[in-house]
Amino acid sequence: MESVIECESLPTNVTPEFDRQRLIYEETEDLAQRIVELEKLLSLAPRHKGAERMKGDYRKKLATLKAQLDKKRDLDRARRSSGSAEEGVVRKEGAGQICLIGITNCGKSTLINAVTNAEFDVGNYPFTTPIPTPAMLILEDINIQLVELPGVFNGSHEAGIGRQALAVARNSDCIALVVDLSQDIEPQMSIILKELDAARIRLNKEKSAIRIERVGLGGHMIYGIQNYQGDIEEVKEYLIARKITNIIVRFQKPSTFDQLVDAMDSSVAYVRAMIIATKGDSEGSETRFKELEEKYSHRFDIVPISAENDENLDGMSWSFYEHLDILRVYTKIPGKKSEVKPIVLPEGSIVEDAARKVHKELFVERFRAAVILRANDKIKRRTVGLNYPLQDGDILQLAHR
Ligand SMILES: Nc1nc2c(ncn2[C@@H]2O[C@H](COP(=O)(O)OP(=O)(O)O)[C@@H](O)[C@H]2O)c(=O)[nH]1
Ligand SMILES: [Mg+2]
Repeated sequence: MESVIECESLPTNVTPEFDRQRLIYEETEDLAQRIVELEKLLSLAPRHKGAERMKGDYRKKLATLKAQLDKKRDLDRARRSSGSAEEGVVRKEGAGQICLIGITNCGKSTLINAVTNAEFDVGNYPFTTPIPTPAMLILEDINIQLVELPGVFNGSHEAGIGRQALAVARNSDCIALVVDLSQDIEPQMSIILKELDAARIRLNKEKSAIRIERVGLGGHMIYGIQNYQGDIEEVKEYLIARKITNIIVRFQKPSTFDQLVDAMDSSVAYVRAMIIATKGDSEGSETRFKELEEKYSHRFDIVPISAENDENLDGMSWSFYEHLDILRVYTKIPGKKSEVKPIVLPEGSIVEDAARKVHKELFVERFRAAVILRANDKIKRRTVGLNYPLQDGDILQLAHR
């Protein structure tokens, strides 16, 4: 269609060079390259008056192409940032990442500003913070990354920014559900939980309750059925309905049908979670806090705060730390003071994990002994092996050959 218009205004007396270039231009599909070719074409256009109309058409075309390119670049940029967020990338920094999710205006930015040196916009209007935004909480000697997600709303998992936010949440180390105590809690909790659930994010559920292994033959091999709240026929029926003929299902811990469905679904994410109850200074907040505890304390730790009155912000920060399930170890060279900056490891780590982090592989082969110093313990100094479990605050001396 475009070439028809261009041909219409095409004068006959053009150079062969121009004609060749016109063909090149018309056949170029890549937008950026097309612009280059069109510019070349214009430079080859005849200078006489009869070519003015044609050149005018090409210039208009050039402007349109440039506008298209700009738009495309903007889109690409937006897609790249949301695309990376879709893979859950607000790049993690510090010892762990906590995502704050709640309805708009529930106080997320205010609380982040209160415990970090961030200066997020605080607004009494909706969606003040439109994209996942990180800030660093410095807690004693470690950093915890807090990420404010844009406000959730009914159906946000289907919208662009909501999907992006939930993608960040699913990759996070812990999700803090932020509930505003100055308004009814149930509508808030129901939106938050519904949206997370729709994004296949399960909170405080153990991934390891059911182990699934797809196998080539052997039929339905179901173990630990005593841990299942239901009978084996139900499980088999479900597997048949899903047309799965060969599989090993191990119920390792007490589990329900819903957990079975999740376990079969590799897109389900299991994330630690807690509740931060904000605006504890507002009227009626005490009653609402009680309601929140009655309904949700069996599933979540609930931390009440008032950012306005600076109440329990320390408690909240330490609660963040506890929900990261990490421990800090300080290495020490005999005769010197221990390192100020800890090594941060997942809870349950052993001496070997720390050693690998300090010395990479070589050390483990040459390991001789480790000494752990625990100032507040009955045994203040103990010589241990590579398999010894570490505790938060341990001072560790490593000796090697
Ligand atoms: N009374 C009271 N108001 C608060 C508190 N924290 C935040 N607010 C107010 O709640 C509104 C929304 O806060 P903002 O942090 O922007 O919420 P966000 O949308 O969740 O980030 C603002 O008007 C804040 O001043 C608090 O602890 N107490
Ligand atoms: Mg905000």
